[in-house]
Amino acid sequence: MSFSKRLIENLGSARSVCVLTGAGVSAESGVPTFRGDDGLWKKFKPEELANFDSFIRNPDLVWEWYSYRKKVMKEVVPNPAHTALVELQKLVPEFTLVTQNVDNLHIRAGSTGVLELHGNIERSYCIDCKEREDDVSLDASGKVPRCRRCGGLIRPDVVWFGEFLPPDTFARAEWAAGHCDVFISVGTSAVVYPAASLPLAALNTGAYVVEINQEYTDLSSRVHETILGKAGVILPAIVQALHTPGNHSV
Ligand code: BJW
Ligand code: ZN
Repeated sequence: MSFSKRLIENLGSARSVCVLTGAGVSAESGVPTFRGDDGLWKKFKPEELANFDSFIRNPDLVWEWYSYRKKVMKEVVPNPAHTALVELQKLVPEFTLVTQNVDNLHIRAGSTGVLELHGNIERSYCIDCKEREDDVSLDASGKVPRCRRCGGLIRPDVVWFGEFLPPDTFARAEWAAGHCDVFISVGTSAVVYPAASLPLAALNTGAYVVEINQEYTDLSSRVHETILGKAGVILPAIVQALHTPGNHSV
C-alpha cells in the first residue's frame, strides 16, 4: 500500500479539504458494512430494510435491525481512521467532513462540524406528529416503539432509500466538494446517490480526488489516485507523512 508524493504535496498546500466517509471507516471499530460479506443481517439486503414501505409493512422487523445496530454502535469505539481525520482537520485551513455513517463515531472521536448526510441512529421521531423521541428501544414483546404523545410509530432519524437527504446538510456538502482543493472518498462503495455525486462534483471543479478503500469501486476509474487498504492504516500514515514531508509511503 502506498500513496503518492503528489497527494502529500497537495494536502500540504491545500486551502480546503473535503472528506467523504462511508461504512468502511467504521468497519475496524466492529460496525458491519452494508455491502461487504459482513453486511447482511438475517440475509436481508440493506435495500430491503432501509425504506419507508418496509417499515410500514413490518415495523417490528425493521426496528429489530435498528435495535441490533444501535446496540453494536453504542458498544464500539472510534478507530485510528476516525482519529486521523480529527488530526487532519487540525492541519488544513478549511476542512469539511461529510459522512454517510449514522453511527456517531466521528463526533465521538472529536471531529467538529460533521455533515451527516444519512442522519444519526441515536435520534428517532414519530412518523405522525414528528415529535423527536430518542429514548426508545424495543419493548419486552419485541414491538416497534410508539409515540408517547399520539401513539404513532417511532422511526429512526435516518435517511432511507427514496427519501431526500437533509437539504441544508447536502447543500453544504455539495458546496464543500465543489470548492475544495483535495477531496478524499474513504470506505464507501460509492454506489448510493446523491452522496456518490460528491467526488464527481469535486472532479468537475478541478480538485485532486483520492479514494481510499479495501477494494476498487465504481469511482476508482475516475479519480486521480486509488489507495487500496484499510482506512485505519492509510489515514494515519497520510497524517504522519504530512508531519514529516519526504516520507510519503508505508
Ligand atoms: C473498507 C474497510 C476498511 C470495508 N477500510 N475500506 C438509480 C441510479 C441512481 C440513483 C438511484 C437509482 N435508483 C434509486 C436511486 C436513488 C437511491 C440510490 O442511490 N440507489 C442506489 C443503491 C442505486 N438513493 C436514494 O434513494 C437517496 N435519496 C434520494 O435519491 O432522494 C431523491 C429521491 C427522492 C424521492 C424519490 C426518488 C429519489 C437516499 C439514500 C439513502 C441511503 N440510506 C442508507 C441507510 C441509512 C440508514 C442506516 O444506516 O440504516 O445509507 S443505505 C446505506 O448505503 C447507508 C449508507 O450510508 C449507504 C452507503 O453505503 P457505504 O457507506 O458506501 O457502505 P458499503 O457497505 O456499500 O461500502 C463500504 C466500503 O468500504 C466497501 O467498498 C468496502 O470494500 C470498504 N471497506 N472495510 C477501507 N477497513
Ligand atoms: Zn407522535
